[in-house]
Amino acid sequence: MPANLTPVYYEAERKYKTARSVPERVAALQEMLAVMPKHKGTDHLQADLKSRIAKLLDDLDKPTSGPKRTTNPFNIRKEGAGQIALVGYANAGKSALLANFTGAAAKVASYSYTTLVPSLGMLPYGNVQMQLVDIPAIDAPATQTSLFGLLRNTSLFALVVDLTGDPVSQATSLMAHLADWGFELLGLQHDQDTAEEDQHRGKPVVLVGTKADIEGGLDGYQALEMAFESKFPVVMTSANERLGADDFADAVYQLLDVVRVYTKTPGQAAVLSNPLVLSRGSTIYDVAEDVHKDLLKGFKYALLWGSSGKFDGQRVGRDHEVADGDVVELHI
Ligand SMILES: Nc1nc2c(ncn2[C@@H]2O[C@H](COP(=O)(O)OP(=O)(O)OP(=O)(O)O)[C@@H](O)[C@H]2O)c(=O)[nH]1
Ligand SMILES: [Mg+2]
Repeated sequence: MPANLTPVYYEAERKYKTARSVPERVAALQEMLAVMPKHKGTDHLQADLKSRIAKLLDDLDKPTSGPKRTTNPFNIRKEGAGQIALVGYANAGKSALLANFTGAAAKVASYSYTTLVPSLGMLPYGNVQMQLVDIPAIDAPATQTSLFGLLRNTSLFALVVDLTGDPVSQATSLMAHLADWGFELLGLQHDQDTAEEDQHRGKPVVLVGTKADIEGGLDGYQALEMAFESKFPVVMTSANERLGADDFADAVYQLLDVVRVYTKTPGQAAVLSNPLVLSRGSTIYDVAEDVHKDLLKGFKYALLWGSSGKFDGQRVGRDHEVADGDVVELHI
């Protein structure tokens, strides 16, 4: 049976052939797969495209090889309520922001491409923490492929732009760059299904303007807000004057779309300082799994206090969906 490939497919294939980086290659292959006609005659081609994508992605997640077998610094385990990558061009102020918001050590300098490997910090928000990751500039030539791997696995993009250097153009080209890499930037009113469909590609976005303390920064912020506020949260910050950390944390936490659940032991009060953080829509089953995988085997029922229950101490099964602030007592 002939494949009957369409012009749209050939256009995607042309993009693949001219792609200069791994992320662009992956994005083009994914597009070829998405637009190709799917029938018996294309089974072989579909399988071939899938295996080429898998091969490229597989290489990304491998630890860097070398005599010392060091682990890949771009492979970062998520901690806290979510992982937020500070995405931007050189000198935007990403490292200064990480250092100022979290106290983590990060090299800040006025020359381009200062940051060569990611550094991490934890940003407190109420009784949870969020993981901030400062990364090399998105156009730094040496790290494109590793960075793509990191961005695929992160929870959220904070697009960092310098308010004193035409922030609207910076944000627009950043967005175009990320779209070229196959990412779908999810705005304030995004369809929940898109978000869940492929968490490697669909990413919630917050726009962060930096250097508000410099003259012209305020005008830059107003322009940025005007251009993007209907689509994404826009936050004004200054690392030098410690401005915007709370607004940033607020915006990010809302976008992470998580719930906090507290567990308790029978006869004891719940520990309210240390919640489990789960994505919205999680069930008692997910709570048990998060506490310990072994709990799933002997699970009998749970007692529940909180807004997802009908009354305090309600007995619920594993499929019960939990809400923010719920207290759960697991019975095994
Ligand atoms: N006045 C002022 N200067 C800032 C602020 N944030 C960063 N800078 C300056 O801007 C320059 C670049 O800051 P970095 O934090 O190194 O920028 P970066 O985005 O990490 O840059 P790369 O690592 O090269 O990608 C440095 O000279 C900083 O001192 C700020 O809020 N106010
Ligand atoms: Mg930096």
